[in-house]
Amino acid sequence: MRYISSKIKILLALILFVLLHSGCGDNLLGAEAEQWRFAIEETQGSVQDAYAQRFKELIESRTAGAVEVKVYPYGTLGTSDHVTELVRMGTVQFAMASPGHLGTIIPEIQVLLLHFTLTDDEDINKTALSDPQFLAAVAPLYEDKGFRLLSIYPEGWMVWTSNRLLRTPEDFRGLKIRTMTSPMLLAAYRAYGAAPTPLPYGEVYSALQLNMIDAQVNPVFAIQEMSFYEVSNYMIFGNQAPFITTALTNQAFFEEQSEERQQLILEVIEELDDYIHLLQQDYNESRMDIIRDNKPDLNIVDDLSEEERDAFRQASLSTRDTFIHAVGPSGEAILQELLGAVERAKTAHGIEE
Ligand code: 6CS
Repeated sequence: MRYISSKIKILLALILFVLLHSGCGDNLLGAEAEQWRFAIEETQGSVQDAYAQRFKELIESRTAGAVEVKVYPYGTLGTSDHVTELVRMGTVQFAMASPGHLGTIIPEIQVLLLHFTLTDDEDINKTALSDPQFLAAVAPLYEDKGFRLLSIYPEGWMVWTSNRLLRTPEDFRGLKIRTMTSPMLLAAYRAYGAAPTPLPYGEVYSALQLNMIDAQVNPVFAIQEMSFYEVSNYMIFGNQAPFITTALTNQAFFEEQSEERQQLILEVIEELDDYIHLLQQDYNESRMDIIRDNKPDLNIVDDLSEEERDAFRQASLSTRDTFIHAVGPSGEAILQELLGAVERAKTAHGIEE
């Protein structure tokens, strides 16, 4: 906990107190159920919420109620950074930890924030992110910090919402764009000439409304449920990168579980892989319809040509060097692993170079 301030320590202690006094439920046999806490970085009705709710359903039914999973939506336990710390302390057993916020703890995971490293095909990207060799390379980075990595999955394309039109990297010049807190996101947007501003998720709407920032970037479902489109003039699809998150658990907690329970957790997580992929596609499509209905005068720009996207691709390449320079040899190794996973995924989907 070297890097957390005393203010954050006090907040975490308060959260711990509330959690320890929130009690356990009884199962069907009247015995006290063991409680597992699952904190997500998004609100109720989000992709992460659907994931955690399904996890809860499967775990509770397969343990016949011996385990009760309590899901904590965004805000109930603080910001993403607070939640990650609570998992590290073992107070919360499971959480989503997005690379967009995890970069100061696991610098290498920021490889998943680089633009144009994956393909334009969501199915290929999903395969690449669950590539066993890539996961095996990433897992020890989590273990070093007291976590066990369970899954890496995409939640849909990152879409820019802005008070001005963005079709070229030049359009980003001086743009105050909100990013998540990982340093590599700042580098990614500085490469386009923007002035990125890291902020917690819960502060984005008011920052847009008060013109403290000009733009933000998130998948469609999040833009709808956080109402970012209400305070934006444009919604621009560059398909530069998907939003990717990681599901994790506390390593010591996992090791303390019986062999059978460990298998159960891994089996449920595996089942969730396909479930969440289809669900995020559905959420992102259907929420776009809601946005269109609610704000017919929103300018939706989804026709960037390959040439226009290529200008972003070229401008983004220097961020790979920034990443390697900042993270070092382990960063370079993980970037190679990711690029290898993408190539294997393309081959698996029948794409030849
Ligand atoms: O922008 C953010 O901070 C958040 N966006 C999403 C879609 N999920 C969690 C993350 O913290």
